[in-house]
Amino acid sequence: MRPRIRGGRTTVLAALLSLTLAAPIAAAQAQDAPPPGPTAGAAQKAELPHQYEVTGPATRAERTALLATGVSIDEVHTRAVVITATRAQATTVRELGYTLRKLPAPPGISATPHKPRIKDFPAGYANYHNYDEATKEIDALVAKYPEILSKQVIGTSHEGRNILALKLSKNVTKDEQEPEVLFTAHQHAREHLTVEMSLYLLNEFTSKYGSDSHVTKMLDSREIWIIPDLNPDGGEYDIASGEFQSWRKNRQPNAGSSEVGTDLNRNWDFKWGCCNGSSDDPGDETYRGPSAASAPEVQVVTKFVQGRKVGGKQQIKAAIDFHTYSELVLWPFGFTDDDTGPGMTQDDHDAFATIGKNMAATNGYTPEQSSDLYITDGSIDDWLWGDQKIFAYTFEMFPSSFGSGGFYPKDSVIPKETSRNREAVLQLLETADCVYRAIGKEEQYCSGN
Ligand code: LU0
Ligand code: CA
Ligand code: ZN
Repeated sequence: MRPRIRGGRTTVLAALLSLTLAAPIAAAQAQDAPPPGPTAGAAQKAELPHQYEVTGPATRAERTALLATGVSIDEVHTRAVVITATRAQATTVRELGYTLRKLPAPPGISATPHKPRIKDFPAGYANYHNYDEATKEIDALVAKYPEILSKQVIGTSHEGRNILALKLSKNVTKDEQEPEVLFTAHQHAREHLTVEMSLYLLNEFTSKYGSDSHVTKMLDSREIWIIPDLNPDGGEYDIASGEFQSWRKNRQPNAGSSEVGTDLNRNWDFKWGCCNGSSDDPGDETYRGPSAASAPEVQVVTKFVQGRKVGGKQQIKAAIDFHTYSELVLWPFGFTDDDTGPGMTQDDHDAFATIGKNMAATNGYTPEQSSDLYITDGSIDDWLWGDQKIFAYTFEMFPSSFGSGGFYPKDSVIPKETSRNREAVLQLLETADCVYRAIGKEEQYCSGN
């Protein structure tokens, strides 16, 4: 009995989606033909993937089957989804009998062959941080708050960018016996709002320490880890031309293929590639990579998390991985439709669901099990829980739909949509010393702590 649908407001939203998008879609449909060939002397631009509204898929099984065409599903409604697809993939989806409407391209300035790459966000997005800007802001915070914030380079991306882990805690240089909580962001390149979420948390926890009692209590009694950018190469690629690329994967080349990139959130080493929840085709949006944890970015974070085992005991108790969009709080498993089973007891599930629902009550997101959307295998949450027994959630942030900005909401939303998750984050930190307290079973599970 799980009628929940990504985006939450099912039929109404689906109807609204059609209404709000009807006019632009009609205009956009005419553009669904291949672009004209290159003019003499000009380099041909590579085809960008595009978002389409697909009317028809109504069940989890139909949505999972749709993924076999190589698309990603970005939004789920009762009888429709929004996908990202190449023209060829869109044709395959049409051949399945579904109706497609091409959605307007994301904003940005048009790249021309002779224009220098601007390597930054376009107008209307200037308050988003590119990789260098984020690094500078982080370094400034570390310099200003050395007592409570420390930075480690935990490895590098395929293109050699530093992947950072920031630790926030009182006595930050000491590894104290305190529950640890991990926040990660930006597995998917185009989901830039998630980097802003990390920066918000870093600013909030440092600047409010000593003045805000809840923040102070959490830094005094927890060790908070923030990995603000898991996919810096993909993120930089997405903005490099001045025109958003709708890029999802990392930027690792694939042997024997001209297609670039692995979907990091299908590359984690738990039930990797098990269950039709990812693709073995390097050209697909959900390409899982040639082997589990083949992506350097996944290796770096895997090693970091494994390194938080002290005396054989994982110190990280809970986690949130930030994504966009759809306004959802998701919990494992993604690889199976079953609520419980091997690796997930009824109590585990109940604690996941109770904490997830409590967090969702603070930010207005829709709480549900990940596989209610569609099957995913090799996701970070399945690995964090299945392999490390960390209570791991995915937050799909603002907006709820394509019509409100999709992957590219304007920078004016950053303050509201990052601070919107403040209470949920504090709740998870609060509960991290004994997650089973949420279901009244503290004594059974946590008395030996
Ligand atoms: O990886 C994904 O497909 C996620 C959803 C899963 C965590 C269930 N959606 S996203 O790619 O649109 N962020
Ligand atoms: Ca510790
Ligand atoms: Zn994502």
